[in-house]
Amino acid sequence: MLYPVTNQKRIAISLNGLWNFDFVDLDYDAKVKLRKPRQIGVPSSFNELFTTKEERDFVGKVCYEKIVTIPQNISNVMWRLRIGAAGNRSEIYMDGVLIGKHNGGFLPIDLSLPIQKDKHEYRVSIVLDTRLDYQTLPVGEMSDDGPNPKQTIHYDFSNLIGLHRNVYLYCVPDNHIKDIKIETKLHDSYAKVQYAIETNDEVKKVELIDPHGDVVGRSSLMKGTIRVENPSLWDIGKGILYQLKVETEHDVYTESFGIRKVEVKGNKLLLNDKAVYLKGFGMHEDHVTIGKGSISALNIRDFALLKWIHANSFRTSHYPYAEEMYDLADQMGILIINEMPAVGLNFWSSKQVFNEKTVNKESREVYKKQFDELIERDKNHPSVIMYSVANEANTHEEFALDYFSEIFEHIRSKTKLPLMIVEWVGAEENKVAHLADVIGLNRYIGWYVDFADLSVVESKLKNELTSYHQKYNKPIILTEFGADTVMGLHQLPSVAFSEEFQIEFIEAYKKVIDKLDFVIGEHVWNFADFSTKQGLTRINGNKKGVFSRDRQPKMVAHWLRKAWEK
Ligand code: BDP
Repeated sequence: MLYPVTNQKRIAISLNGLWNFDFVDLDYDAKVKLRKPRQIGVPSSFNELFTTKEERDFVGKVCYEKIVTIPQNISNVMWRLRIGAAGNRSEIYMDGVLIGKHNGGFLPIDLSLPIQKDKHEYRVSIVLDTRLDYQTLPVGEMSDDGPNPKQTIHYDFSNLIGLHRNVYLYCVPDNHIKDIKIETKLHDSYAKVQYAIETNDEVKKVELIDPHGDVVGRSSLMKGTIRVENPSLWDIGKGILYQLKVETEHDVYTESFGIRKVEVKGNKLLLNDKAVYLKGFGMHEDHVTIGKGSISALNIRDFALLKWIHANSFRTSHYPYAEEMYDLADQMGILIINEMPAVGLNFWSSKQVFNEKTVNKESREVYKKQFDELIERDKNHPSVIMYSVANEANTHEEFALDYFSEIFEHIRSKTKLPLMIVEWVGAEENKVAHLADVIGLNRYIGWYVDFADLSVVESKLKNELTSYHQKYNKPIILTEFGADTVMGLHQLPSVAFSEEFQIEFIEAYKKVIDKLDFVIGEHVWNFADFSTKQGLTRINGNKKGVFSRDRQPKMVAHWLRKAWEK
């Protein structure tokens, strides 16, 4: 899947901006246009824009509608619609005719449009279904015992819905390049760049362009290997990118990539044969007013803060992020652990998650399809160094192993990158962790257990980490640790929720992990405060951010900056 671009053979027209919008019935089929629509901004979540609770908390379907004009006098092309993400399930209509359906809110939809001769204006309707169930990712539960559908979610971020990412109308030549897959292999003084082009056209020229813009390799085959002598390697803080320029008879496309090698060996994560230690965060796509909308200026701010604080990595907790985040990470040399939207696989009760009636075979097929879409989208990003298969699933359940064995097998058939699973259950009862290359642990000692007591962190955390290591003998990343902190709340001596306590909390954890050489990374929870469903422990959202929701530093940010500078 190639990102829409404008070049000498292709045109990409942004459809971002104002759209018509309304809340619609569950059987809405877009045959007639919206009667009294209001305007909405794309990209954004609808939940944060309006003023009533009913609008914010709406469960059901919403419709985005826009009149789209196809430019005239461009012949022998195919027009397509590219929606960066549309959750949780979506239906796409053109003049009321269904042209596509999708399950999943965090990966792109790319459709060819049935354009008629001499007709230039079309009404595009994108109907989004906010509901989550056992056959979606994230997993949620629906109950329909009242007059309105009721949604239960068991995970900790708001179910924000909308056209969150860029929407494009674009065209490609009828005979065009469909995909380019690039893999690099590192040898002593050279690298092998293997590529495969998917096309219904004839390949004329393939050029490998180095970071200075010089052509350093050529071919004219659909599939091949190009050797690069003394390559400049993509690395932490060094977003060194090469390009593969492909020309076919009718089309041209340039894809960026980096030359780097990722491997897990013993208890180490190796990048270009050197051990790396991950410093950074679990993040969220979450901003004031635009919710889960992805906007360049705000993305740039996040990367500026990552750089300022000396982070070298982040996990896309708990779902794949907008493509631009990966482009920026490629350019800045930031490592990404790319997480599947497999969250909510835990009901925090005795009710079984992995079961024929709940998360079952059908759910597993949904997972596999979404992984295929993820790898198709992200395969050429050098910043992606690992995939995270799930967050805090009930991996101690009887049928969890069955579910995850097939998932791991499927993922391994599509990528050679290391796989991680993020765990909350203890080492002893875990039935799945042996399948992963790296184990992620989320721990909240001194917060959800032993609240406000940091004296127990040292022994308990050490114990938990060591027991996982002893049982599985795999490298461990502390993927989550943190304390809710109200910005501006200061107290001496510290109390929970104060900025002083947040520093003491992080410091206590760091003291333990700094001494354990099988711990290969620390990701503080969370990069920034974020929106969650309402709850007794949530004062307008989760406040474990090192930065506030509007991206200003709490005191701990300055502390971490010093600690991570080393
Ligand atoms: C962990 C979850 C994360 C939550 C965090 C918390 O993985 O999504 O936001 O706890 O409670 O269990 O802050």
